[in-house]
Amino acid sequence: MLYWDKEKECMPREHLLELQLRRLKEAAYRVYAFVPAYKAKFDAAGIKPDDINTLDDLKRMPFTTKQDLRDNYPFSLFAVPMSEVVRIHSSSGTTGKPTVVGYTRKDLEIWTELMARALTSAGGTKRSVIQNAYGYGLFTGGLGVHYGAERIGASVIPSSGGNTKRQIMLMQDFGTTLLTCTPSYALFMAEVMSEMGVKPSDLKVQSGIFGAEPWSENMRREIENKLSINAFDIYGLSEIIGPGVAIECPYKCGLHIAEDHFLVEIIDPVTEEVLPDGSQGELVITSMTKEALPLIRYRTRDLTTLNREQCECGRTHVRMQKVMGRSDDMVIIRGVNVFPSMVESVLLNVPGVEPHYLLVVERFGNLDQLEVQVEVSESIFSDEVRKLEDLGRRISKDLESALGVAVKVRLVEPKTIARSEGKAQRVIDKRNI
Ligand code: DLL
Repeated sequence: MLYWDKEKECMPREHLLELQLRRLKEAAYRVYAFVPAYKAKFDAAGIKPDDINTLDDLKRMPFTTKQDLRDNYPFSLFAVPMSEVVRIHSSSGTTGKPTVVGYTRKDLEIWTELMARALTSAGGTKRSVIQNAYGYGLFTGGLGVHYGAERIGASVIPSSGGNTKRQIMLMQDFGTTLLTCTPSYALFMAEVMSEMGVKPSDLKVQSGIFGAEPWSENMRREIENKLSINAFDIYGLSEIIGPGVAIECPYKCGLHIAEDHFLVEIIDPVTEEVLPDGSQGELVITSMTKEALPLIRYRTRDLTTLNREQCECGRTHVRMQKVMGRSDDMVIIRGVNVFPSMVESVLLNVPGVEPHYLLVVERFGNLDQLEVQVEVSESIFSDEVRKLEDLGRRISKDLESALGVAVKVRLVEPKTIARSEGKAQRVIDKRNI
C-alpha cells in the first residue's frame, strides 16, 4: 500500500481525536478573535471559545452557510489581513455573487500536501505523467491538483479543460499515465477518442481521478470500460480548501476525509440535528487548520453517510460514501425527492442507453412533470420504431420503480445532449425560469 504521509493518514484514532480537539479549540479562538461575523454568531449562540472542552462541544457551535459567505462578500470572513493572503479562488455559483475563498502561504502548503496524499492514494508516483484537465483559473480544480502533482514529483501536463482533440493528442504523444478531470469530461474524451479512431490500447493511461460533480457507480464502470482505466473519486469544495478534502483508496469503499484538518458531521438538513454514523444526511465540515478562511460547521449541502470503521488500506480517517447529490440539484416532483445520480444509476443499467442524459422539470397547471431525456445508441435509434418504443417503456418503468414517481422519457439521437468540459449540467428546471 502506498501512502504519502503514513504517520498522519494511519494515525491511531485516539491520537487523532486529541489532535482534533486541540485544533478545534485553536480554530474557535481564531475566528472569535479575528472574524467579527463569527464573534456575533458565537455571542448569539451563547458560546465562547473557552467553552470548547471536548469534541462533543462542536455541536454547540453555530453553523456557517453559503449565505454567510455571500453576506460577507468578498473578504469579511477572512481571519487574516490581506497582506497575508497569497491566493484567491472563487466558485461561480448559479445565482448572484460568486463565493470567494482565500489562502495564506500555510493554507496552500496544507492543500498541496493533501493533494499529494490524494494522488498517492490513487496510485500516483514520481513516475506518473499526470494530465490535469481540470480548469485552471478561479476554479480550485486546476491549481489544486497541479501543486499536489508537482509535490509528488510527477510530470505534470497542465492541459486545463477544453480543446478535447488536443487533450487526446497530448495523451498519446506525452504518454499520460494518470488523467484528472470531471467524470463527465472523461466520458466526453472517450467519445472523441473513438471518433478519432484512438483506442485505449494506443494510450498509456492507467488511472483517472475524477470529481467536482456527482457520479454513480454505474458511471464509474462506464468510464473504466470506455477508457480501460482504474477510476478514483475525489471530493472537495472551494469553501473548505478545494479538491483533496477526501479521496478513495484502492479499496474504493468510501472516500477518506483528511480528518487531521477537517472535522466532519452528518446532520438532518431540515432539523439540523446531528445524526449517528451510517445515517444519510448533509455533510458539515469544520476546517480546523485554515488560516485565511477558517469555517466552523460549514453546511456543504452534499448528501452522504460516514463510516468510521477501520479500512483495509490501513488509513484510519473516516470514510464518506460517494456523494449522492447536492440538495441544490435535488428536484421535488409531486413530493418525491429525485437526484440526477439516481436517474443515472437506472439509465446505465439499460442496454442500448448511452451515458448522456438531462432532467427537465416543468409545471403544467399545478402539476410538476419530470422529463428524462436520454441518448440511445446509433443502432437502436435507426432500428424499428417499435423497438424504440419498447425501450422507452422499459426505461419509464425502471425509473418509476426506482424513484417512486412517474417520469416522462424522451429518447434522443446520439450526440444531442450537450457535452461537458467541466461540471455537467444535469437539471433544467423550467419552473424557476
Ligand atoms: O469542485 C473542488 C474539486 C475540484 C473537487 C476537483 C474535486 C475535483 P467547488 O467548485 O467549490 O469545488 O464545488 C464543490 O462540487 O460541494 C459538491 O457538491 C461537488 N463535488 C465535488 N467533488 C465531488 C464528488 C470543487 N467527488 C461542490 N462527488 C461540492 C460529488 C462533488 N460531488
